[in-house]
Amino acid sequence: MTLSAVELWRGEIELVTPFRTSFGTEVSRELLYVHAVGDSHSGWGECVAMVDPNYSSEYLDNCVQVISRFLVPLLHGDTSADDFIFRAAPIRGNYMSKACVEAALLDLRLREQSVSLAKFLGATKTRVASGVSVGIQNSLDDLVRVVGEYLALGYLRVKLKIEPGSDIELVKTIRREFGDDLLLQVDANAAYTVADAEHLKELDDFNLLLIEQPLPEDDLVGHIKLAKIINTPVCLDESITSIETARGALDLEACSIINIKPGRVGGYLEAKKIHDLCLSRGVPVWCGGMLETGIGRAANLALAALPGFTLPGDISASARYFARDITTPFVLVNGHIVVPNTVGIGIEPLPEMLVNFRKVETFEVVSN
Ligand code: SMG
Ligand code: MG
Repeated sequence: MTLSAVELWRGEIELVTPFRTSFGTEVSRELLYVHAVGDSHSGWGECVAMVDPNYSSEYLDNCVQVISRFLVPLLHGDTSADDFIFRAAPIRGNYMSKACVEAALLDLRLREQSVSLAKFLGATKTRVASGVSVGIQNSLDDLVRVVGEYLALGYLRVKLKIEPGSDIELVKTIRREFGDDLLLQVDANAAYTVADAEHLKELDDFNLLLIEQPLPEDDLVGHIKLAKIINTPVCLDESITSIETARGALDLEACSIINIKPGRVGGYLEAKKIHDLCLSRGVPVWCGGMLETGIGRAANLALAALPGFTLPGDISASARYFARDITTPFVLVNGHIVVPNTVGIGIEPLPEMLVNFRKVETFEVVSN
């Protein structure tokens, strides 16, 4: 087992279509990868933070700082992913930075052992049902057209981004156009307050799978109150940053479904713990997305192949995001995406894509 250097790579890939949420519009994906280099193998991890601290308090430039100053110094030649997470525990927050380093280390270590991430995590599926997250559109006509295009491609579930002033009408329109059988859910990205509870209750008429993160991430009490008022199941995204927050939210009935994003909870090891907890309690989970390229998508597919992931996730095909992905593209086959099953995350950046990226840091790692 060796780890001799850690490289940080940055770049940017334009999105095929702007993605608007209640907190802003993304037109391209700025990227940060950790490359863990060993003697005979190497591993890649993708940081899911965005350029601006709007989804959560983390943002890419800060992740570069945190990884460089605080996380890389914890690594030695023989450090395992478990060791790393243990040593990183005194560093508060910074989940996305930790998750990215952990992912690269896991990929390296599993390649050294010739084991796939899917097998390591306990995957039971060879393909994963794929949903699509649809941004806020300029008009209802545009929304109907965009949803229709995704359904024609075979996506098995639709998530509509909502915000105050752009919510009930969207859901009513999509239900009317595409019928009651469509698996449909909404995501507010924390745009409401508990004072909106009676308004959000109007969503109860549309048989939604769930409403995701209606209130601010730290308003657990608000979610508890809201969940008592509305019948649509409340699912938490931004609020869940660890197994402890997951357990607390479930115990207090702030939510009945959890969106698991490894980047948001500090890595795949923590994500698996949350999955295991939810599986033991019969709480459905699904894998969220952060507009990842193929590196992050591959690892998310491995996680989403675990048995508790009973709802389709936000893991869409590469073409939903990018004209050219950094890896060979992930494609939709009958509404599913195949889980990589070779070694590690099972994929790596294409050299012809990497030439457009910049290696911004190289750190030598001491042997032990
Ligand atoms: O990767 O398909 C994807 C995006 C899914 O909607 C998505 N993500 O809150 O769940 C969420 C958002 C966070 C990213 S918005 C830029
Ligand atoms: Mg969300």
